[in-house]
Amino acid sequence: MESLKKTLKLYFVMGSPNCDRDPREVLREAIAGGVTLFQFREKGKGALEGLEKKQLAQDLQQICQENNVPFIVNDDVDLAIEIGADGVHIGQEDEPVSEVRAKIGKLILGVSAHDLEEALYAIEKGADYIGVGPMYETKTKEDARDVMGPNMIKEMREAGLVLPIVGIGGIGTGLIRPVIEAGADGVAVVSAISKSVDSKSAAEVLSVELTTPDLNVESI
Ligand code: FQP
Ligand code: MG
Repeated sequence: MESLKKTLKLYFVMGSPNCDRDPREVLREAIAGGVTLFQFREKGKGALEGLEKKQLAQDLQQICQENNVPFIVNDDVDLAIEIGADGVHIGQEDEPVSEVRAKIGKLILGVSAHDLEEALYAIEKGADYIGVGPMYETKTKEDARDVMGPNMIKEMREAGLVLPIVGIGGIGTGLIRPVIEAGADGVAVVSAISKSVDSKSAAEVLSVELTTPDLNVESI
């Protein structure tokens, strides 16, 4: 669990609809900039399907393998199994957690949760980590729920939840510390890295913010 918490620090989520250029190039840069985990989320307008989707998944998986970054597949459990991914991320509208756990065995299983009840249920059914969001306003996800803010993570921690948690939704430069201070082990970002013309620098800036301890009290 402690090693998964470290791996979740800077979680890059992306698919071709999130990029203005070759996703392979974007991923290579992002990893060079310090991304610690990658989720292939081929979703939204213009998303690839079938063999094209599988080909892109395998290309991105290979880039991850070359750099020792675990490769997670969003939603598509069968694809994850077929290509030998390191894990799967599912939400409340996807296949039931227990079924997915049964299918994927020991692979990493991430589950989206919007409140304490959903989080506790996902854990009971076999989740390895919880994705909580949206932290902030986002345009990436068409069916995103209302913004909940970092406080939801704080509530989950106060209720005694110890499983790894990652915050997601509208997170970019200057918005990371409140999520970490609320108790998240890491942040998941899409556009902040994928839409940047220099995804390496974008990831580096986010990494620095993640590793910079509180600047508010001690340093004054
Ligand atoms: N958290 C994470 C991460 N990744 C995600 N993809 C989601 C939450 C959202 O099924 P879901 O999952 O609610 O929506 P979608 O399938 O459209 O992404 F783990 F990265 F924090
Ligand atoms: Mg989903």
